[in-house]
Amino acid sequence: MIQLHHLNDSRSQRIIWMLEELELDYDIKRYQRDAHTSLAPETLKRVHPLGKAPILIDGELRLAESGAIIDYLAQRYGSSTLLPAANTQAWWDYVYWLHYGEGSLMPPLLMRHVFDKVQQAPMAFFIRPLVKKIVAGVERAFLNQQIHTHLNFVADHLACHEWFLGESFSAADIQMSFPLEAAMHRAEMADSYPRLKAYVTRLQARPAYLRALEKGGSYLYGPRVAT
Ligand SMILES: N[C@@H](CCC(=O)N[C@@H](CS)C(=O)NCC(=O)O)C(=O)O
Repeated sequence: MIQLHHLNDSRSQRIIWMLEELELDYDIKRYQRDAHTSLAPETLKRVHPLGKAPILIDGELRLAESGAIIDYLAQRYGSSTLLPAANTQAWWDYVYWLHYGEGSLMPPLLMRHVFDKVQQAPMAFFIRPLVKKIVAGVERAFLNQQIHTHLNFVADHLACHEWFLGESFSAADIQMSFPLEAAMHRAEMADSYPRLKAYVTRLQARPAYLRALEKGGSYLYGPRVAT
């Protein structure tokens, strides 16, 4: 049976979702982030030397990298539902978004996340103002603009496409979900990008997504519960 090594609040949530979309049988091995560092436990390194989630095992195959896993599952089990025909324009669009999600969109979002953590980290009180100043400087000079360039680009694409490949939901939407959920988790970004927020809400309403939420356990970037 397929085995997914899953870390809470992580990219592996979208693999559970993918498995649910494909209605496959699978088993989840769960790992919990360290409460202080947010890192995965060392035991995950026994499954793959980098010790990062997701990792998928299917028979003899052991695969890390969510893009590779999504592509594997789509090609092996979902070619008639989650993939366009090979070598068409839609296929190359799929390849593009599969790489874009982790290769281009995630890095500035991750940088912002790391800066948030740096500012919250314990430090001598007289150092904190300096750290805040440096972070604010980098955000102003570089990061904010990078993030907005990417989010505007994606929002423009979704202005004329219901899903990333057009009219049909595909594996590209599953890959793109994590960076967009992480971005929309920040209230100021959700307010600035209503189209992206609406897209994420659309994803989060899919029955397979909701089943994956139940199976995966707590997920920080899941649908906001109205208070
Ligand atoms: N590009 C990789 C990134 C893998 C990755 O960094 N996973 C994070 C979870 S979102 C992780 O395992 N972090 C825990 C750690 O680094 O210890 C992918 O898409 O699978």
